[in-house]
Amino acid sequence: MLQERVEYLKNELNKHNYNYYVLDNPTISDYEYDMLFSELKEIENNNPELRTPDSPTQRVGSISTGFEEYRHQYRLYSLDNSYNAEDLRKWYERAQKEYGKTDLELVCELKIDGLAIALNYQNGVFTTGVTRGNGIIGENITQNLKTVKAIPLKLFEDVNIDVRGEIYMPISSFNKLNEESLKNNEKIFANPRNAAAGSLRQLDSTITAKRDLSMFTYTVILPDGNNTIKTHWDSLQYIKKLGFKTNPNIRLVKDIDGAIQFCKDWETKRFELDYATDGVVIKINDFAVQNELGFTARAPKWATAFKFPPEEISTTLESIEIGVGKTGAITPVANLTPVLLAGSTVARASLHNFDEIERLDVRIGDKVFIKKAAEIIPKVVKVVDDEQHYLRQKYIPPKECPICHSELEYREGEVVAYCSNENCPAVSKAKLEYWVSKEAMDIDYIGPSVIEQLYNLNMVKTPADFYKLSQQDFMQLDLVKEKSAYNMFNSIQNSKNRPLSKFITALSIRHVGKETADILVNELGTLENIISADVETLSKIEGIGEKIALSIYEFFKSQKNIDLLNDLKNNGVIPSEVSQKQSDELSGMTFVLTGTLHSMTRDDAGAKIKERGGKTSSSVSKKTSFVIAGDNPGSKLDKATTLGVKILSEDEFLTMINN
Ligand code: 3B8
Repeated sequence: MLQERVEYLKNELNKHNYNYYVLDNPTISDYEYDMLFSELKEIENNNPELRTPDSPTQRVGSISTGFEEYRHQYRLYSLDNSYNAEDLRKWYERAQKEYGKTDLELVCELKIDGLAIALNYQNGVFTTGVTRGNGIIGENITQNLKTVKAIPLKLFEDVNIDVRGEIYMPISSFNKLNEESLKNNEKIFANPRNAAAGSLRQLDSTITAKRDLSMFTYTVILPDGNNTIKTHWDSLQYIKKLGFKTNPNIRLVKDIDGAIQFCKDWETKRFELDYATDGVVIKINDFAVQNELGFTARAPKWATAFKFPPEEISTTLESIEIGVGKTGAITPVANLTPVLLAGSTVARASLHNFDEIERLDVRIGDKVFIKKAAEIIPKVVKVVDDEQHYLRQKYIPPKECPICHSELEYREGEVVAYCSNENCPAVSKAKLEYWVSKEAMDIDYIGPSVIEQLYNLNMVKTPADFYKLSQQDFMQLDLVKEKSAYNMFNSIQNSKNRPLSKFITALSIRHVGKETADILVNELGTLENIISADVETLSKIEGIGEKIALSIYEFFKSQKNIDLLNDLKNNGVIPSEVSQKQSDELSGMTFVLTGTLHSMTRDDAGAKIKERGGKTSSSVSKKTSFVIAGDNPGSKLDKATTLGVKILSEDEFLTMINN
């Protein structure tokens, strides 16, 4: 019978799939697999009623219009971090004390650097797969997850069960993907984690299907009534038996010393693996103890994530370049022989200031160690003091600005050197670059090289000069044709009536960034009021201290700045002062935003709140009405949970303002 043949084919294919992708041990050839697959596909095409959700043909993907939010039945908690043996011992001792027992077995697992997801199975069949999101609400990406071959569509037992795990892309597949993308002039991913995330967020899951994604499963929520499995270790054996892929590098240890040894062993051994790991997760094995210890607002007390120390690598310091910022601050930057560090090529690193260079005693030509500080810009952490080091000349900080040669000044209580020249071209250019930036006037098509040319050709010296340019003017620049000249001209014209807070931000007033500009506009309302406010008025405003107040006051008293403001106005730059408020829907409510939103930025969401008469704040307190939590929220979500502040997902927020 056809039905039986279909069952047979599905079982065979699912079994081979399991052998290949979970056990990494294929038992038939690709050709034989393809034959079985084609047969099944053909039968299903002719008899659609025989197609079931657990059929291997369902792994090829389809197109969707968006991902729906999905409330997790059980919250996905984060893990607290430990950075050294001492942290680990403290964590263990607390657990011992709290539980009142000294011998607590631990399970050590490599911490996979991927994306956490939750999977649900009904009667052994995969039903839904959801991203972590903010831990409470995630996105339903079932269609995309079905293309991941290490995720079983049907389990070996007909159970109702939830599991969690980490989706990752093998490093070798990541490299291949980027090589291909490079050839085709497509986007390159910075690391395997981003590549996995990008692949999972495809609306067209046939693209996801082409990406080599895999999954390690590490947690199971046992079906009700199960009381035979009493430890985490046994639960891992159980999910393995159901058909899930678990990480082979796990170990059951007697105590914290065993766990510390495991962490040490893997600190270097991890580089031999074909997937990225960023630490070790250590869990108390006994479920009874886990239940007793429970959770904090953010994380289980029965587990901790040991983070491997940041990768350091040595390279050569080729030169020290001096940057001049929009405030005149001088920042030395190290030019390095390019090296690969934590997944990306690094050719420059921060040296912060001249005190730091002195402290490190770093000399040009030295071998230096660099590491990524808080993930972003790498920094020089150490100099190799070999013999050569002492033969090299000590670095002598410049006495003058590298651009305008004015004397550098040091301000009281600061280690940073400043260019003292109000008219330094480097400072002016940095200010112009800031003027056009997203955070400020948000002018597209005008980048640093365009500004450099406009400045050198004496076409733009102050922000007001941008607004005096015609489309023809831009065509004098290198490589600028009619179309891009039009785009540049147009985007400058379009910025003339930006909201007042963006305008204030764009002025590069010392100590006044986006947040302070918002406060000023909220409190004082008009440009006129801000310009004429005295120090006393300014310093009375919450969030504006004396130092900032003085800086604002002095800015608007300077003749040069008064001229600039007039020049801007005469050229049609009139920031919009109409209060952003258009209704009172949200009046009296304060919102705090955290995490990544999908349909808008946090700024957009903030604007929507203000339009409706609500307020935003950067910190959570008892007065906060709502916390809007996107993906990977920070500690603000924990604080909201602790204080009992209501948490909204992105969709809930949109529903709230659209009704
Ligand atoms: C509890 C247990 C979070 C995690 C957990 O490889 C919890 O166990 C968690 F609240 O995030 N990235 C792992 C990994 C992550 C987690 C985990 N185990 N192996 C990982």
